[in-house]
Amino acid sequence: MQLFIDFRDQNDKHIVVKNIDYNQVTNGKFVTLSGDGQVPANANSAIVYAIIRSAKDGGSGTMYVDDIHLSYSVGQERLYNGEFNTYSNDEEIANSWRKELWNAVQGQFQVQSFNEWIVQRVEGKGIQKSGMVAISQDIKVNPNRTYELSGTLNILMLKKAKVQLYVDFFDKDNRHLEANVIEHVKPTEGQYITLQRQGIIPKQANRAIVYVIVRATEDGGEGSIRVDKMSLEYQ
Ligand SMILES: [Ca+2]
Repeated sequence: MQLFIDFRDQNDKHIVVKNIDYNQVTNGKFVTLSGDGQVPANANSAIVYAIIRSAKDGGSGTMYVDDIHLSYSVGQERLYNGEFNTYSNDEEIANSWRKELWNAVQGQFQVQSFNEWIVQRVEGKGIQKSGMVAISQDIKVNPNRTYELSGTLNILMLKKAKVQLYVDFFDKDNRHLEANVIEHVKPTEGQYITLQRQGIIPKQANRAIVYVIVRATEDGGEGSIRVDKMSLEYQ
């Protein structure tokens, strides 16, 4: 399959394409394909495709596609929709964020209005020790830069569990390099708190996954949180 962008000038003449290819089946899982580049100076429009492209005569394929976006890197904001204010289709998960369940019986996700804020609710039950119910997003990163990870949380309930803001860094070959974790172990009694920490992007890092996690500390963990204002910003 290909994600494919066809840039065109103001006369609708083709300028250049950029494509990202993937040629394996994903065995029931979703994969995120991402790439970055510069919009050509004379580009006026672009057509974005998700393509099943035949490699030989008689090719066939089936895929499910969700959440395609083309976003500009502007200023310091590196996470897309860190405010959780945009969502589509259902109200389960804000755009660009992904649901994650590892060793957990039940995860519930909902985008909610709360005190005039639109926030992401994450709730997990029956989580095995070290398992999690979480949301995540892939981002590109620039090596060696100092960054600050932060998020605003209303922790409603925790039982045998804690909350983590978590960043996993990977190199261009998808090898794991290191993680940066901020933890909070208690409910916030109806208040929002902001968790933040600085770090340095590892020197070989090319990509990161940012998570907001309800993590079980013992079998049978559960927790319920509201999340808003997630950001990873360069300092
Ligand atoms: Ca919000």
